[in-house]
Amino acid sequence: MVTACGLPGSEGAQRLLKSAEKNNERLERWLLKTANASDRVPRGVPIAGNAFPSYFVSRQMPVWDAATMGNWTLTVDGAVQAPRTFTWDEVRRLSTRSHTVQHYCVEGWNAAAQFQGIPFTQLARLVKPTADAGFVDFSSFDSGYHESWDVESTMHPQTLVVVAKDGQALSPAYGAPARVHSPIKLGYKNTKYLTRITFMSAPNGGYWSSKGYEWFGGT
Ligand SMILES: Nc1nc2c(c(=O)[nH]1)N[C@H]1C(S)=C(S)[C@@H](COP(=O)(O)O)O[C@H]1N2
Ligand SMILES: [Mo]
Repeated sequence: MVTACGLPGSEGAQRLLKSAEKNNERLERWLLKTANASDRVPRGVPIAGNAFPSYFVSRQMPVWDAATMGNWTLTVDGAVQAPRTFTWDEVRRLSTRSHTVQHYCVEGWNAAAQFQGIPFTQLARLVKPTADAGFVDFSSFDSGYHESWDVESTMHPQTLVVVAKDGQALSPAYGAPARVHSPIKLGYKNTKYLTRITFMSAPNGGYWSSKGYEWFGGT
């Protein structure tokens, strides 16, 4: 998938997209409020399994190498009362949910998968976001890839810090050891190779949304 998420359009088109973006965002925030948490995959849509495309911005597949990088950890910090850094064992001890949902890439593909992970709401309860924490940044060890979200979308019941896909530990192709995933966000918002989750009082863009893709990126 070399071309996945390649930039569409000219500069003029980009300007036009920007002005449409504000209106879209209002609509998407409203759709989010009315969204049904269950029944995300239409009947008969098969689980994609290994046919689920894999995409990352680094030239080589990012793989966490404990020998050179130390033990992987997940830090949850920023506008919170109780910042935490979780080891892999601590992450695995948190309770998980499983959802079969669709993933939507702006390149035009979508695929269904069963994702297992920690509901984001559970992580939030542990770190206690402050009242001004309206946004959340998800960053990775994949060449600095990150995307920031509105906090409402992070609190959707199907927004997970995913540790397994189709019942097996997440493989490097799909973002090991952990990634964020929600069926209510477009593919590029779902940061793989996750290392840090930062609550913020203002959005700070993202890898693709700073290149002209819509920041909200809802489905
Ligand atoms: N760290 C990181 N996360 C990322 C990306 C990336 O390149 N690096 N690509 C995004 C895009 S554009 C898509 S469509 C999905 C792809 O997820 P998949 O490889 O599991 O299909 O991951 C998103 N998260
Ligand atoms: Mo994508």
